[in-house]
Amino acid sequence: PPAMRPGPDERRRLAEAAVATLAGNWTGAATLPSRTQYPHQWSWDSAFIAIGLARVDQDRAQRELLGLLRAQWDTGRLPHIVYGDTEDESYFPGPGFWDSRGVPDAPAVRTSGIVQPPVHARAALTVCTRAGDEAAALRFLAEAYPKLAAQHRYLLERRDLDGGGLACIVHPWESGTDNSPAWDPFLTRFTEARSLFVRQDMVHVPADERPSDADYSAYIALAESYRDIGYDDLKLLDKHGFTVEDPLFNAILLDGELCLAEIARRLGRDPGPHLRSARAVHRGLMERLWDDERGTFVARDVRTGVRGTAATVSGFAPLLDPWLPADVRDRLVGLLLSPAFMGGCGHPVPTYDLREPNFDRRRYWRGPTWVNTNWLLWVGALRAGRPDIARTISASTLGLVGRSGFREYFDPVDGGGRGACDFSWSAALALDMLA
Ligand code: 2M8
Repeated sequence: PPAMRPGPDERRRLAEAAVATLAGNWTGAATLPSRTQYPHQWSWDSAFIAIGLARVDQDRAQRELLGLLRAQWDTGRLPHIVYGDTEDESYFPGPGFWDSRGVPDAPAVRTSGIVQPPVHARAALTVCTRAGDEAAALRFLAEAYPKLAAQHRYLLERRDLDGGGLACIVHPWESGTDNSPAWDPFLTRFTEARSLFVRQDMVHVPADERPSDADYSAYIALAESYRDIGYDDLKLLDKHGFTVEDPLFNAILLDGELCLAEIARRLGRDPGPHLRSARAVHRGLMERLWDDERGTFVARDVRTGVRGTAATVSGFAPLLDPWLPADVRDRLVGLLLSPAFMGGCGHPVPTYDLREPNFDRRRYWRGPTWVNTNWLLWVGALRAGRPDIARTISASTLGLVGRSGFREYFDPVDGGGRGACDFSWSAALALDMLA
């Protein structure tokens, strides 16, 4: 039976628990994804967190985003981790690995050298829209806008390696869906990292809920490769072995450009350039990533033009695209509702096709249900004119956190909590879905 939206008492209980979880992970300057597993500030986590905080604490929502944006590199690159001043060395790789201070365009604060999906413009617009104090909200937007625009410019110019309209990712960590089966075909050449390293991610979370050792070797090898070319994107096609176009990353980029257009409008600026960029991403998505045979969007290697075949949750993210042709939208919705995804398990939306032999209900981005991808599909379903699907997704997500707590991810079959506990974006986005 479809999940029921929780009643008023349960909603109140969940909202209080979510606020307490976010308060527990607040450092005074930023919200950690999880105190034990991820003890620094993460880029797209902070965007999701700000979206939830916007409902309960405007000031903190704004500080979360502005603090992250202060770690931006001169080129516009917004790093995926901001280490700040903390001496906490329990997370690998730490700031010494990336050596951002050795790069001329990096800021004084220590950061990683890669990026994550640009949900920040959507977060900034959401924060502004929910602000009680309109003048303060416009001041916030005026401060954030040039930085967000530079972040997008970096992605649209430096990461579009052949003018096809899409931004590529240079590391699976940049996708946010680290060990998704979507990356498997593009990682076969990376078996060995150059340096010896010790994984520190399995102290609080069981090994079978995390990426494999082979995945980690590839992650470190690729991060070393990008670091050693000085994070120079002009060298990517010649010297770097992973340049992939991801439908989730690019759908978020498109949505972000539309949000920047709206922000520009509110600030009395010209929205035109953002609307044109959004159109270009739309064309890139349709020409390059739509797989007409499978009826979904898939990943693609920029260098070879070869497309992956895995149907993952990321393929549904283009539902955020308002210009999706009706037949494409209908086929996508059909697959989403089919036994491969929402129709095949009690606790949707699984990150990977349930019928695939290597579907893994416990392992991170290879099967489990996540609150942030559910939130994105919730927004996407509303945009695609399917409030019924949006309602099912939000009711089911609130059911999961109600029953298993604000865990990092969930078993789509039995709804059990997996990964880190007291996970910030699960709390923040539940708050948003509760409202
Ligand atoms: C996960 O990724 C980090 C690397 O960035 C890790 O596994 O150590 C992903 O789920 C990513 O999307 C998320 O931003 C990060 C922090 O929550 O954890």
